[in-house]
Amino acid sequence: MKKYNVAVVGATGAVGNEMIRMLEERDFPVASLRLVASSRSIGKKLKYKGQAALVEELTKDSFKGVEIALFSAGGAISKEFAPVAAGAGVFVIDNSSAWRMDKDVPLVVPEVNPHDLKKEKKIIANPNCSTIQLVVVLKPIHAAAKIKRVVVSTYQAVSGAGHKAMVELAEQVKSLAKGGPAEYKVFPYQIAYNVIPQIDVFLDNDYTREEMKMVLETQKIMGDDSIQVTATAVRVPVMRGHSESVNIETEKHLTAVAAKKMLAQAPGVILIDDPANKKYPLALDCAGKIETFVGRIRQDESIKNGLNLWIVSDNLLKGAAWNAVQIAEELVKQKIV
Ligand code: NAP
Ligand code: 3JN
Repeated sequence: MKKYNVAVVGATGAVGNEMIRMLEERDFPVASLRLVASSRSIGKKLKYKGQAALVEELTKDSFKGVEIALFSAGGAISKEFAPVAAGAGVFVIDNSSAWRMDKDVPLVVPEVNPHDLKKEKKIIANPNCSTIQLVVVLKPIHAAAKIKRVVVSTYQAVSGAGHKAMVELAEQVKSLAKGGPAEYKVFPYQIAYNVIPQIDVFLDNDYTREEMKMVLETQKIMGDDSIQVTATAVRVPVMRGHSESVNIETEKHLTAVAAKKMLAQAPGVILIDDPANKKYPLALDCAGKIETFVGRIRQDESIKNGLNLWIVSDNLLKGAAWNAVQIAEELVKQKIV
């Protein structure tokens, strides 16, 4: 089997770390692995398959000999360096929002639109974490009953905001337990024992950027601009695992029983739905897993054709690192790389 020279840009970050772990766990055919971050990380060592690997500083020469580069160092870095890598023939799988809405860049969730990957499209965008877990569940419902409208409210873990955000929550909990203050820098308010209805910045329409990402990215991935989406994105004091409450209105009638049966078979989805025994997806249980979990599926009794459901997935895995490595696997499977 052919092996590939791979680079991880942003290797020292919350997502980058998981990318390395995913490449390892999936036994991706890696010939060589280049770990890249900022000048702050020069000389740092990370582990890959039990071996210490030195972190290098990102420069325009970082992509020599590389065939696949996984980027997770933020939008500004992606804007500058993804074209450099792509120009050198590298397939770039980019985790930032920098390229997602570019009409020439495929925005891919392998369970939904693997056919959007093409040999000539060297930059491939990984969607926002909240969008990924949503579309994995929407896809089979759309195929069966045509979705008209989706109303989604998210309950997003702090790890979505990076390594420093996880430290902030842990430090606040520790300090408050000792009667100390809850200091904050990453979030706009104390996150410990709180719920913050703001993720990313506010736009002119009073939605946040995170909310509008979900609207636009969902339509692009599903390949259907007629699907109406409205979102409220909320930060909760959970370390890992985004949860979503989702209301779906369809054109055709779909019973909750039929939806459960269908989702139990859907690729990448695990159904946990047994209310009598208090079984439903929980962030704590889904952390560390690559699948998308769905439960609490029930008829929306306020409209003719509607469903309510609850979706949970590990935001650092399916929401970021696993979806990126899964795209790399898909490039190999489709003989694109
Ligand atoms: P993080 O924990 O703060 O890590 C940031 C990473 O970027 C670190 O490796 C950092 O290296 C590197 N970096 C920063 N400035 C750099 C520079 N000038 N040159 C090279 N590397 C640089 O953040 P994260 O949570 O891993 O997220 C990273 C990015 O991934 C986000 O900004 C976002 O664009 C994307 N992301 C996407 C999703 C999604 O929904 N798909 C979710 C989370 C994040 P140093 O350690 O050397 O500073
Ligand atoms: O906050 C979350 O739960 C998800 C955050 C994602 C994120 C964080 C910083 C920058 C993104 C993203 O992927 O949309 C970005 C970005 O815009 O690249």
